[in-house]
Amino acid sequence: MKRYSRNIKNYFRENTFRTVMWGFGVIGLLLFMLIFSSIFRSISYERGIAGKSEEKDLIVVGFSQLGSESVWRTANTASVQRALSEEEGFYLMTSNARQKQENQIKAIRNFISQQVDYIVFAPITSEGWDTVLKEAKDAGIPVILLDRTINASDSDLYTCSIGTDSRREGEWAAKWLEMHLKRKGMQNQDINIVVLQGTKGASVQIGRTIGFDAIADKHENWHILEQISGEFTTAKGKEAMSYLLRKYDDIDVIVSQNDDMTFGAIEALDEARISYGENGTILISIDAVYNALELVEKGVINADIECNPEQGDLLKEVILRMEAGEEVNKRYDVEEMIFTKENVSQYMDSRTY
Ligand code: GZL
Repeated sequence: MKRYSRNIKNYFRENTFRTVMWGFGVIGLLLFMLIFSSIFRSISYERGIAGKSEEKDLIVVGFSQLGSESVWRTANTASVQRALSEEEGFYLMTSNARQKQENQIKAIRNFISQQVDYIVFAPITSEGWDTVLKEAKDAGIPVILLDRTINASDSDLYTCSIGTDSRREGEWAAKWLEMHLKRKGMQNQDINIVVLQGTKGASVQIGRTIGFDAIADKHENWHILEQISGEFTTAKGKEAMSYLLRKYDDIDVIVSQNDDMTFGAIEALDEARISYGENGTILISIDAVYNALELVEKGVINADIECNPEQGDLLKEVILRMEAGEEVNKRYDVEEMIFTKENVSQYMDSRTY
């Protein structure tokens, strides 16, 4: 029995050693494959971009989109992806910064390291871009601003900006209100106004606020009770509107700097059982996305000032001009208009966002 048990022990000892060696061999092989595949992937990725762009002579564009906070933003991203497609001669790399400037800066640095042909970005805020744009300039990569603008120490840090005139959008909101109050015979009454602002520090929040305030300041009987950020989202818009309804019981006009916040404000107004639109509190919105225009048609939103996200084609045209060595403007504005119940129906079939 002893011999037998000794044989068993030897058997296991030898086989344990063999098993352990096999184990190390398998682990080593797996590690090698993992390292090799990641190196191969990165080379092929690099070669993929370089290879793809060289092989098909594609224009490589790095696009940092600020987020996906609104219907408008989604349409803006789609517009760029449609315009800068491979069929159109582009290799587009899109990154979503999820509303964080540091993510946009990281994405821009990544585009620089990959030596893209152009960098395009929609700056979440107006400030804090000089350093990374100097890095892009030093790398000889042209930068195009999309949608929003920045306060750069040197305007040569970007080639051009494409977007919308946010100050005009704010002015149009105020001018429509002037006209509406006059039509209702309310032009001399005290008018209490609250404003749902977009992302604090965004060029469009600043522009829309300056534009509206510049006209409101001319009317002593217009009282802006409070301006509060709803961060361009439905959830925050509802939160901000609920706060304002708890604080003020005599709001005559709500100015919302985008439709997504307007949708949230409507939820808050419904919960507070307050009427709005053509039969209640005046509701003015900005963006003019399709779902909001349906509410304009129903008299729920009194006026919606368009902010056109379809900027991809203009972006493509600018890049192709730069490719051809042609001069481009420093600034391009897309077309916009005001929608009210009186004019909206004729446009509904042709809306693309
Ligand atoms: C406007 C754009 C704004 C939209 C919002 O140019 O930057 O950001 O008005 C979006 O809907 O979130």
